[in-house]
Amino acid sequence: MDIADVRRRVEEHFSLGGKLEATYYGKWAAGTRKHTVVSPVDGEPVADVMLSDTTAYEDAVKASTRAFEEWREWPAPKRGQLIRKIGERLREERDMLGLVVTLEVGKTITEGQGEIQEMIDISDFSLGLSRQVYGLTMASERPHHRLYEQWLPLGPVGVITAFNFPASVWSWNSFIAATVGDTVIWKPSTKAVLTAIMVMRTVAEVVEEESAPPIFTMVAGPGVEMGEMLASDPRVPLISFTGSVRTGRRIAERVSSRLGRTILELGGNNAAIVSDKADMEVALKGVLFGALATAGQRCTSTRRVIVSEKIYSEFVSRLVKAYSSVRVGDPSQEGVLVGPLIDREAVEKFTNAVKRAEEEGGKVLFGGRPKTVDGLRGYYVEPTIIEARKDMEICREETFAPILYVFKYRDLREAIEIHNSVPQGLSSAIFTTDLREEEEFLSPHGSDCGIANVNTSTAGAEIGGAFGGEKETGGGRESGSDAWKNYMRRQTVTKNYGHDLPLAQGVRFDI
Ligand code: UN1
Repeated sequence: MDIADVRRRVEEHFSLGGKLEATYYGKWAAGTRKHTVVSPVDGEPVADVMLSDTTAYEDAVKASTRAFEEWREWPAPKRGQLIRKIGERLREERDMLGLVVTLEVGKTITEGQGEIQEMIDISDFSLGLSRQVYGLTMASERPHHRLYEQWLPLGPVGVITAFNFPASVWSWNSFIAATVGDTVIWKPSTKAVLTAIMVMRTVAEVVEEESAPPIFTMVAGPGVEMGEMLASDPRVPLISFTGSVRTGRRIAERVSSRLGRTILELGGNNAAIVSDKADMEVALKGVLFGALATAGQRCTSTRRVIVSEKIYSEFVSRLVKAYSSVRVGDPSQEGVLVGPLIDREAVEKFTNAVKRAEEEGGKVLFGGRPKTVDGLRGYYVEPTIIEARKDMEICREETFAPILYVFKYRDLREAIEIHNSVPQGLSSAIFTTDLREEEEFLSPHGSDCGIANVNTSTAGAEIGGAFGGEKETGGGRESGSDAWKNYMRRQTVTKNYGHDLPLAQGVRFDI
């Protein structure tokens, strides 16, 4: 297969020649602003999309609010059944939707399909969850009293997603939110709007077939407009935002000024520690996947590797050798592991970061330049390894590109210090077969991240755990475990079934 085959198959299957609207609110609404989707694989146009305008936004929020009033009355297990049916439809469409991801954002075929698989996984999780929305019962201090909590739906939720996981991040927010009784307004990245439309079409078809209200709506506007509108809108009690720290901060300020809630999944600057007690094969594979998958454009990508001085030269020379055999190019071709960056601006950011690293004293050990791939006008760069020093400012930033900074450490204390010295706190890993080292990494003075892995990559989390991170990553948790609680309101209930009115804390109020 190559990108021309992918293009042909996607065009046929999804009729890209037709009118593509980026607004859905129970029906596809006419947008007013034309946007041409360009594939980063070959720089060629894919389709024209009509983006939403402010009228469409208003209609979407109204439709979502009305849908919420009906949807919250559905029993949760019945809501779970609807999500299960969506999961079944996604199973049928998995391969084709995966190809849209490949064409629009340049993921390899297996990564594109993996993304839709992640949606299927979270739909399975949601079905189970729909019968497990548990609340606690507490012992009351008063006689003839019952004290417990219940969890209730919150309202329409705004979900703002990034280009790099254009389908799965929406689903792990939205399927959970819908299962617990919320409706969802989706604001996808304009850089991945085609995937959003195709996902939305697939999902909305099932919602309509099952005669459910429009629980999922979508608005995709140019630039940041729709995101800011959602953030400022008091009708939307919760905003889940995935993206940069800078935009996340602005969204958070807007939402908190109206005392709304946020779930923030912002930047990562993830590191892997490679101990001299590591299984080196496993460590190499883990670092390669973490640094190079999705061309280094995951929030969870490995951006720093911190290597014991005892194995430093062996590990680094093996890493460089592995990099030299990695194929970069058309991501739909067999054997290619690294596709393009999302756009020209991303290539510029890559080039600037390499330049700054060199100015600050870093040494490029491999790559470092934009790359031309025969016959393709896409946005390719050379996967890059830079030997870094602890005090380099650029290593504190998240550059969405395959740049890996390498550090040397003397003892584990120093490794953890380097590890935790950045403002972000999403994912982390240690490669070691030593029990003490691994436990130290997981101890209170160990990794300061929301995700901490042992002998596996910083990237590629499963949906079953809570996903998110600390510090500038924003503190939000999504996906599995009990992240569902973030999409609900908790109500503490006290019931008196006695014939008197005893007061808490022994307070007396005798009339
Ligand atoms: C992201 O980059 O925003 O853990 C999400 C991973 C993927 C999700 C990444 N399952 O790498």
